[in-house]
Amino acid sequence: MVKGLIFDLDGVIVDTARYHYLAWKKLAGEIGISIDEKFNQSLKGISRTESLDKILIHGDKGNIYSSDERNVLAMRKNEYYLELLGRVSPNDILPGVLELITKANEYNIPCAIASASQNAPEILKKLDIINYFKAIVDPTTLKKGKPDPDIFLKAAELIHVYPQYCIGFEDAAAGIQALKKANIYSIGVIAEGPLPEADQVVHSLSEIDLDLLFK
Ligand code: B16
Ligand code: MG
Repeated sequence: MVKGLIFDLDGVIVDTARYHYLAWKKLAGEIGISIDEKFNQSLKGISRTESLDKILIHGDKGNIYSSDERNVLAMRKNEYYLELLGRVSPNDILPGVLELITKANEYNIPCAIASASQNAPEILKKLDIINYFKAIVDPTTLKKGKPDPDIFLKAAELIHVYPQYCIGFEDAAAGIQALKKANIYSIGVIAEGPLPEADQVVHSLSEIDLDLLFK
């Protein structure tokens, strides 16, 4: 029986991957690195600093920048990203999300956000759905990001539900692995590549049978 729902953000609730891509592309271009949409797929679900590291390695510049310089680059990318986020509105909520969180709230099933994004609270405010969530994990408080299970275990702890009674929704392979390690039933939301490790897969949350889920 389900007692708690834990959601990834980007790719599950809203598709901000395009904005991450445009912001990284601009930053990378400024330091002489070219990235394409295919490469951007490998940045899904991983943190800002890990994404920057991958981009630098991809451009053969893995050893050029000090840690302070990397921080400046990551902050600059975030400024570009925040500019693009100005366009986000409730119209961008992905299909099925509002129905699912509304029903969960009706049934007093707590919902949490387990996203690698430090911008999650800001994005949820822009989507006008922040009040549906009892907890938002702050990814900066964790030692390790996905595929380690910490972020999902923390989310379960914050909503006071044992992991085995939670369901997690994720679009990235690293997130599905994290859910498995956390002993949380995983529903993979497929946009591009398959998610063979997920317990169940859907193409959008609108495919979820709410009566079955909350019975
Ligand atoms: P920020 P998720 C992730 O969101 C994105 O998929 C990933 O591309 C991004 O690098 C990460 O958030 C960090 O985002 O720069 O806003 O802190 O899928 O974990 O919701
Ligand atoms: Mg995601």
